[in-house]
Amino acid sequence: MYTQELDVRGADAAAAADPGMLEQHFLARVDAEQKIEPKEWMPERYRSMLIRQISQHAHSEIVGMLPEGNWITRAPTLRRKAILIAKVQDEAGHGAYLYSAAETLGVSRDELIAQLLSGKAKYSSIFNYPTTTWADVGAIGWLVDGAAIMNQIPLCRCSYGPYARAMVRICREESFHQRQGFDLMLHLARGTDEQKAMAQDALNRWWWPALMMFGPPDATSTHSGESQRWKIKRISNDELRQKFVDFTVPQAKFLGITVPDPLLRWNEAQQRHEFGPIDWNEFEQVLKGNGPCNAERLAARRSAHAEGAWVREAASAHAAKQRLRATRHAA
Ligand code: FAQ
Repeated sequence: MYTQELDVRGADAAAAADPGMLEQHFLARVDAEQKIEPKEWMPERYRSMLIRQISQHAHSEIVGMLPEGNWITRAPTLRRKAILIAKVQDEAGHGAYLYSAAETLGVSRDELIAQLLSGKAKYSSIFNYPTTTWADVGAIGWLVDGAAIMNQIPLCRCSYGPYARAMVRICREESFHQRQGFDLMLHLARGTDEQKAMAQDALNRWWWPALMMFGPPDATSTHSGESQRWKIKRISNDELRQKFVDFTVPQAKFLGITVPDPLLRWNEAQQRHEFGPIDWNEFEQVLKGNGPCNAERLAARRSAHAEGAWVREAASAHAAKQRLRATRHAA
């Protein structure tokens, strides 16, 4: 793997003279907020942590196209259809940047996709829920993209250069997605009684799964310790979840719909919302593959992969032809 080559330029040279100092030097660079780049030395645990997280993130973007994609043919107006097509296409782009970022760590895209299709790899729990009404498209943009941005803005400062840079562009696009979702919800909330009921029903179904997107509570999060030490994760799961609640509750009030949590209340002293317990059993079931749409999502990805085989073959044949031409031209 080319990433295992040791870059011994500059300060790295001194550390390379004493292999025991490599990790210390790496940590000092992380502490100094320097970006770690693909060819530079990194602990193997750091590399595997990044491959795990970036690939899960890439899979989430790709599987995440399915719930909203379900509504492209049934969007109520041409304008909404054009917006939705563009949004779903953006998610494909995000998946592509993220697979590329993972590849810089020495793993192939084929390997990662095989892990997704075999059911071995995780992707975000949220995409295992169904989109049963048009309002779900609004709720996904508002809540799911909203939660994704909340989680991903700190990742723009993550210590691994290619991931941090991919996140900058992704967050810009996702903030547009969030606004379109809120705009859709606003139109429904200001529409007929039936439309307002659809908006409320979508909030009822997406609220708790959106809170689960931030991952398990800090006390049971397996990777947070190392991830925070290495400045991959900059803000903890619980802190981000809290920020999301504090940010989103006023938006629900503005829409005139009710967050489905009887225990939700503003704590004036702590300047934050208190909220009810999350059903972590439901989260675990979804992660185990027993969510409402896990089987459907994987079946859709497997079938898309099989149907796209001819495109991959054609692209490889074209690339081989180009390479041959370039070699002949150079000779
Ligand atoms: N779903 O120790 P932690 C989007 C797993 S993109 C499934 O806390 P970590 C855009 C976790 O992987 C949404 N699994 O883990 C869009 C680990 O399992 P493992 C995706 C989850 O990594 C919008 C175990 O639990 N975003 O929405 C989940 O430190 C609309 C222990 O957890 C990202 O991936 C979950 N929700 O923190 C697209 C952001 N949570 O690997 C289309 C990048 C946890 O040991 C339409 N990722 N797990 O088997 C991250 O920031 C982190 O990976 C966390 C989890 C915060 C998600």
